[in-house]
Amino acid sequence: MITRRTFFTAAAGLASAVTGGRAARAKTSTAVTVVSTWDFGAAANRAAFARLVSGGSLLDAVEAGARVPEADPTNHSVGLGGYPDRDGHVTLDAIIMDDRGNLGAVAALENVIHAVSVARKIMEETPHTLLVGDGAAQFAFQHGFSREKLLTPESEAAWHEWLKKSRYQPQANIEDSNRYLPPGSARNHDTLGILARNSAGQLAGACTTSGMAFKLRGRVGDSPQCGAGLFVELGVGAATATGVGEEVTRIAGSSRVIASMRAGMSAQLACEEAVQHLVKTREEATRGEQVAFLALSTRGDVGAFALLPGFTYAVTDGTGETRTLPAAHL
Ligand code: SD4
Repeated sequence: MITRRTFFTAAAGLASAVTGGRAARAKTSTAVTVVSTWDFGAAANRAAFARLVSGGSLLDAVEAGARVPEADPTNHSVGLGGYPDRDGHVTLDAIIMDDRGNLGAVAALENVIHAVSVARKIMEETPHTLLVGDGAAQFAFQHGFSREKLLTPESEAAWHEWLKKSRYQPQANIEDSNRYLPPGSARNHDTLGILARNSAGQLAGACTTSGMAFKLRGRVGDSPQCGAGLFVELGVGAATATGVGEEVTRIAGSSRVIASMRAGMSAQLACEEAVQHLVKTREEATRGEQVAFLALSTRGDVGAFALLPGFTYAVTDGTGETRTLPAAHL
């Protein structure tokens, strides 16, 4: 069992680097245990860390972390209260994975708040890796998940507002650069990707989202796709993505980050390389769009890089201290 004490003791001996931008590449004294996307990831990190120190597994930890924004009705980009698709249906995408290839994912799931837990059930109870739509909901209800209405009055009002113009312009990360926006504010609109490691360097990750606001019905982004929104590899690291899912998917983004790390790049350089590659490939198409990657190596070093300013991430070290940092960007 992992206790707070053994966590700290083991973590302190491992090398770690927390990177908060090009100018802030500093070594820290305690190894990173949990990282996640955006400011609202801090609460998820705390839940994940608490699960780890109370003896939970890495999968337990990332699931517990992902459940935090899923249950928050003021967060309009994940779970309950997520903005709906253009027809008014809130549909969720989620994935969970560890470095032993245990993997479950769910896409276009309706009427269930905790998509990440459905993904985990799929991992544990079926021979499959991904269930979608009605079949996924049927599976969830059969496994005891309760049927909930996810469209809150606030999200419904935002949808009605959007319907006045019905302009379909996928826009992720519409934060103003470097300005803190409280979780759930109208402009705070993003996915939770969370990565955890233990003192032995083992890893797990999860990613959960309601996807692009007012998306086409049936649209699935990068988040539930293994290798796009999340990838975890034994002995190398874990990576997750946020931003315009179509762009992340085109370059198998998280898988690309891990490939670079496998080849010897730091987590930071690997995130930068993925963004650079995307821009090189799709310079015009990605103009004004946000895409960001977050990575955690098996040694506990962290990388984060975004196409545009505004991407933040939360880092929790072996003592349980959590900080949010602005990521470097192009
Ligand atoms: C998606 N990548 O569904 C998600 C959305 C997101 O910042 O991360 N927005 O495309």
